[in-house]
Amino acid sequence: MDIDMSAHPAWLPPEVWQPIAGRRVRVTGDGPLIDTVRAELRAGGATLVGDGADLEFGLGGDPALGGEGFEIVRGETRTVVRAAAPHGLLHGLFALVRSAPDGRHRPAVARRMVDHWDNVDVHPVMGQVERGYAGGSLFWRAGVPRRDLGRVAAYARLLAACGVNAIALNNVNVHATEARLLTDRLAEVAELAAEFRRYGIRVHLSVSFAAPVQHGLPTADPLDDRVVHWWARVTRTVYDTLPDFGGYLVKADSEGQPGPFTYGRTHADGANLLAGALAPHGGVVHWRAFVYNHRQDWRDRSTDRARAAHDHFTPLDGAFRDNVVVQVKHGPMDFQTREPVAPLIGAMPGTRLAVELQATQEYTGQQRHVCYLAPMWSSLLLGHEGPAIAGAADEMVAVANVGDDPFWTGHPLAQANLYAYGRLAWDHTLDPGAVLDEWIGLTFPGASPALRSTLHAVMDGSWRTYERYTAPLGVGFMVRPGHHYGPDVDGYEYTPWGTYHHADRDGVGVDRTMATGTGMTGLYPEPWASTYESVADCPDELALFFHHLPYGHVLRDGTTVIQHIYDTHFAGAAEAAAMRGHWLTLEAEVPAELFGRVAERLAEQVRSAAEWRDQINAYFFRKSGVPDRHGRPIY
Ligand code: BDP
Repeated sequence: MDIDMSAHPAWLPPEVWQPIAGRRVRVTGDGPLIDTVRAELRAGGATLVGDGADLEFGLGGDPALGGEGFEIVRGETRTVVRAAAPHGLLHGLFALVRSAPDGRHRPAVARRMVDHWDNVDVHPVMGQVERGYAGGSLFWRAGVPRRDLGRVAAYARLLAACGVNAIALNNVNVHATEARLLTDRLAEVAELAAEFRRYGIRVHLSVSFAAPVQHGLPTADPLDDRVVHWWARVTRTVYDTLPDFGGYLVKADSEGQPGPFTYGRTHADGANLLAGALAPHGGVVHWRAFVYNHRQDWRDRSTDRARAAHDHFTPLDGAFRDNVVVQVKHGPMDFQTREPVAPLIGAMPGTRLAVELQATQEYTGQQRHVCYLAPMWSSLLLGHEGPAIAGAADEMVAVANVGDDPFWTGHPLAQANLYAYGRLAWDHTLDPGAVLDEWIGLTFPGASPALRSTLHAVMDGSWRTYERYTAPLGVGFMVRPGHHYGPDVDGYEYTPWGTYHHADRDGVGVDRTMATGTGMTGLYPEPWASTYESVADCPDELALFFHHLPYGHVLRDGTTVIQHIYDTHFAGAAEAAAMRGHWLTLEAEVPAELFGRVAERLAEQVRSAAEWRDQINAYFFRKSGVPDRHGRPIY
């Protein structure tokens, strides 16, 4: 196996391998992952030796390190990396390259997955990659496999370097062509799986609940024997080709996808059907909890989409087979810039739970805006504003943000989101600012202190900046319908999607209290139920998520709701302009193409931020009639 380190710009360019280059390394053990370790070491400039090594990789580490953990011990003359299994050595290698400290390292959760929303065919509305902002799919182009396996190998390597160990290849919205990946197009999956396998990454597929019907059965009823046998047979064939296949990912009864409700069955019936087919082969089914009524009557204020996943799934706790993983989006709505943690997380103690994040920036600037998401993820993981995800999640998942773009992620700085996802999934307690510095170091080796600190300054606070010029106080969905880019305050207000802000002349926000609203606050454990229920205690950032408040209401930070909207929107747009100014100082420090790409995107960000500022401020000024205390121009 040969590794081409220079093929694609990304983090981990050749210079990063300095801790390895020139060293005499002894690797003991056999097997495909150990071969990868050896190949990586050679590519990184090490000499593999039998003895006289100053760096050693070997098995025989403490079994408590598990399948992926490792230990680094740096002695006076020799560094030793030990693991209990080959996968641990691969992680240990990447850890050494990023100069991880001595000691024992183990992942917080066993599966750390990325989900691709790649279509095989180009979808007329969604394109090749649904919500993809980084070019086309790495795997397919216009219905046929791309077979750019060198690129796939480079991607597998990047994912492994982030700590990722599972991937779902295709969109959760499974169209007819993707459905065939499971059957007569399985060879395409096998070809990709071979590349990922070398880096310890298991391949999963999104499947349609209606697959049996698409293949000629009259029903997909989970309790019908013909359906049970169909899934068992198809799954057996998959494992004949791919003995290490990870399993199925399913979006059922959600936004038009088929599911068990069609047959009067529950989501446990549906998930258990697939789990039963996968169990003999050691596979799992990721069953998404993103189930809500997308045809609701917007006039009916008692129906609350934010309750839906909780209300559908908590009654089923304990009813799922062991190899079902219920996959929950981190928030109760849909990957908005700010949401509380989903109340379902932590509410199903008898069920395996995966928490899904969105690395692709659907609602956070679509990889045209700099928006480093790790501070948001970290705060959700650690429970800064609600129950902590850490401890409640058995697995972590992120919707991928990569494509065939030369920089992988469209916006070169969006690579940091994928990297940070992998690192936080491995260790929930990492500081997002430190992870950012790690990524900067791995991507711009030899960077001057000015480059490092400027990049840090541009990126570290970028999510809060984005929040300031877009979504005030926990209000979401003020975006243009369909593609979700740019402001449209009422774009979703009178639609069936369940995504409202309820602004009127007196106030704004959704009353989700137990006292007078949808009762959603009551779905949280204490102390959070009371914290959110109380206007006085609710964190400002979530004030309008949980409450409908008058414009003159004074927030915890001492400003009124309306003044907060004005202030943050002026500040956010000014911060975006300042980010651009910082970046422009770096022209001499980064490669011209990268400099140009980021500069072009920042120019768009500055334009877009001003558009957001002007539209949001004008909208709320016209609704409320309250002038800006500082007399700034609002139209
Ligand atoms: C929404 C996206 C849509 C996805 C859906 C999902 O707009 O494209 O299919 O989530 O997660 O955010 O299934």
